Amino acid sequence: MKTASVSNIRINTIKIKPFKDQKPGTSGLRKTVKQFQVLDYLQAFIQSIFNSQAELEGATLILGGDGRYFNREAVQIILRMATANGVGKIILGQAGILSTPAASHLITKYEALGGIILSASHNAGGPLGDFGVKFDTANGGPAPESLTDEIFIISSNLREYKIIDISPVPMDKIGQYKLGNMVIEVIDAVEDYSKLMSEIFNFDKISRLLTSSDFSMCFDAMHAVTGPYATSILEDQLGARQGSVIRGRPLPNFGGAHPDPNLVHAEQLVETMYREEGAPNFGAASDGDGDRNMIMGDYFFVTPSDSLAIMTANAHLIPAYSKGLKGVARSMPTSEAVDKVAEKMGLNCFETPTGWKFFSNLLDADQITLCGEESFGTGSSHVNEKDGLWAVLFWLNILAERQDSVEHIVRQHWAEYGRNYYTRHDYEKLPFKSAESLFNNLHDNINQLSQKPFNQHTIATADSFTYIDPIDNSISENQGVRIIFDDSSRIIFRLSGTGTEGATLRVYIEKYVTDLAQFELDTQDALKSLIQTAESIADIKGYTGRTEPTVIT
Ligand code: G16
Repeated sequence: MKTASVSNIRINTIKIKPFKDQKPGTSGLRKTVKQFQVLDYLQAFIQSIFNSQAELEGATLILGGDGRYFNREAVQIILRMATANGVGKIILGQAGILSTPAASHLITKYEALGGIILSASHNAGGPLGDFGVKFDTANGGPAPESLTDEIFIISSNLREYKIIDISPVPMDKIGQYKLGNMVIEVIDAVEDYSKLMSEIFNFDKISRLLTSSDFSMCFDAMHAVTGPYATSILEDQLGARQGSVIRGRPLPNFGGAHPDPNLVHAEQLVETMYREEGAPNFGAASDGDGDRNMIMGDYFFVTPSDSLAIMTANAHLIPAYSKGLKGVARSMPTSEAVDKVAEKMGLNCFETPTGWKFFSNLLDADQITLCGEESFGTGSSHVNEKDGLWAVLFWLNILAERQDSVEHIVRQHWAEYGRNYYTRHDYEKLPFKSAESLFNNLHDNINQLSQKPFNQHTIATADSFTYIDPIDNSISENQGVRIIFDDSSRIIFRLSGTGTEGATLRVYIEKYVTDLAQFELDTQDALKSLIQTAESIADIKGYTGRTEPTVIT
């Protein structure tokens, strides 16, 4: 260990052996808490981020996380390393808490070099759960692949990191502190974000809806980061009844549950919304770091793909988007529901690989205003990350304007644009070898699949999705195997880039219908023969031994 000093604070240079496994996935580096607690592991990744930034000296960074187990310890380490590495200022969410969209907003608002967000999103927390680190760049968006690749190369060769040995560093009380030459500004995590929301939406109209006697809502914060944001905005500012926000207190282990807003994990919300009598008119949930959303009506679930399409079709009702949209985008596995709306509205609709980072260039170049993914993420040009609470407010604003129910709005949408039945089947914790063999087989057979009949379906095209970014022409290959049938139904296979245990195979299945008589089917029934086709094309049972998925959404 070498030492130096700055303003009488000693800087230690700690020698380490390089870690070879710090490759960021779909959204930052996600590992188990236990892995992050390995001596020098977190420090090595943070130093790699710092080393990738030529302009770090004297720069401002935003820092915060979703409050999960190890969040506070990680904040302490990062503050001590930032000082040692010459960072000029850190703007820190009080108690180390910031939602992902709020952090993204702060980066651009305060013209920071970037931000470090501590979260493993919807993955479980606690000592036996997951932890994660994401780096957002100056545009408030996730680091692009070129940068995450560079960070990975740096980390694979990193032999030392710098840190000061003062602790604890202030993080709980709002105010400015000096640590060596670095300023730490601890700010209210909610204030700036809530001001931004009030500039986008019609708060007066939403407030009238939320305070009317015949309207009630339930927002499930899943004991994760959106609790304080939702309580402040929905209850305190907009007047939703007290108790409308459930599981609102962020807990380090999310109360022992998965902070994943879907029909499986938002159990309490789903029970409330599917009550035979007296269910609220509107239900919603957000995830660990506040960037995902699930939307429900009384006895009704809105698929994320439909939600994006409906938001697009109704964007003119929202003050910030009333002058029109530049264009829209969806990730490739997301259903084509939004394409139908874009076509009718004369908008460009871009198809990107999975991962929010792929929307960034389009947003920066003003090519799109709204974008979204099947994985419960929707966002707009207001920040460069997906935004859970923003989507909830968007829906509330639509409801306030249309004075209609969620279910009726969705049904009217289907009647006008047709219905895209959609499901995702996940096979989790597969041995890497089985998943690899399954994909090798799919790739080997791809060329022979075209024009082949399966059950009642004929394959029109089959390929491995390659994305050429229309803005910088960067190429991303192998973004999923895509099988498109002659009736435009689709089956997509890809491996998740966010899991921490084994491989997760995701199978996305979609069918488009326009016949009103076919709108009332159960989704799994409507897609039954395509599901069987998917299982047989990939020989899922043969390669994995699994006869059914672990999770269906
Ligand atoms: C992240 C990404 C999303 C992606 C999702 C699922 O979301 O930001 O773009 O759709 O993971 O990715 P995968 O299918 O590779 O697991 P989050 O909310 O987990 O940060």
